[in-house]
Amino acid sequence: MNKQLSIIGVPMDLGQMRRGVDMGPSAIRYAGIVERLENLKYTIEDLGDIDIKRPAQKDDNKLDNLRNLNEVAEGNHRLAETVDEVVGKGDFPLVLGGDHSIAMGSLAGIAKHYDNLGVIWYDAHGDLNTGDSSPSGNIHGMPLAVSLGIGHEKLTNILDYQPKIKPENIVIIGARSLDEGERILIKEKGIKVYTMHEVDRMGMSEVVEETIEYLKERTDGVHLSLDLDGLDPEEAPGVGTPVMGGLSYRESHLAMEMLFQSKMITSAEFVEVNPILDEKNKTANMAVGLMGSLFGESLK
Ligand code: 4U7
Ligand code: MN
Ligand code: MN
Ligand code: MN
Repeated sequence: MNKQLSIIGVPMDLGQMRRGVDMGPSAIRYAGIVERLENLKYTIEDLGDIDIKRPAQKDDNKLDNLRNLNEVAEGNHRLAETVDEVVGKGDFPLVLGGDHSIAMGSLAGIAKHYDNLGVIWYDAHGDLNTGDSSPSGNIHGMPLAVSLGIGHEKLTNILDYQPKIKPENIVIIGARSLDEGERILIKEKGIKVYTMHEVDRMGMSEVVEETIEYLKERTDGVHLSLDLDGLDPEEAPGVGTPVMGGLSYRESHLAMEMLFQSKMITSAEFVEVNPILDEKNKTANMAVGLMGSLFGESLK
């Protein structure tokens, strides 16, 4: 694994309606991410937080069913430029959210450095909506579609190229809440999805093994986009859109260890940590525990 890490915080909460997720990066830093990774002999540069502009009006500047479109697009543009630089100088970008709309910026900055970037989308949701299909108008439910080049031009064209990724290079793990339009897109594009049904039937070990096999054949780098709501809300309560029946910490921990062993992860983001909705920073601690495993902590 690349031993040079750049940490980028993104205090973004404009991609959804619940306040507090903008404090996610602070909560994760407070839970000790830098020390944890330094102990694993990584060289860490914490680049601080991306500047996110507050919208002039509160929640109701909804254009084309895209809440806070301009602010979300601008914030992601700044994130994309920073991530682009980090990857350009050979560092591993570790992005801390913030709501999941920031995956648009991360992927914009990363994907231009690869011919076939793979993406593991660890999430209760597909995040494959557009303004037309979205039941909420919240952009955090759209970043995977946007990265496929589907959605509003202001979002799909960040850093002036699109699409960022190809549907056959995506694996979704942990899905249990998919909207109608998202299901259609998954079928149409042939996106690989392990819903909770498959995780329960196959076991996480098999799911991750297959994922690694699948991505190894077709990609030249893999971005892990981990939404903490992929985990069960009993264990990770500090998220804005909890869905019951989720992945356990144990399963997730195993998944991270296997991904470390695969040596295939080239960038990562941990998103949707909301300390206001959390219990004693449990969810941020969980995120840090998972990052520890992803970067090689183990008992042997
Ligand atoms: B997250 C939802 F309708 N699909 O689009 C939507 F269920 O980044 C939820 O995964 C999106 O947390 C959740 O609003 C976005 C809803
Ligand atoms: Mn989610
Ligand atoms: Mn998500
Ligand atoms: Mn969520």
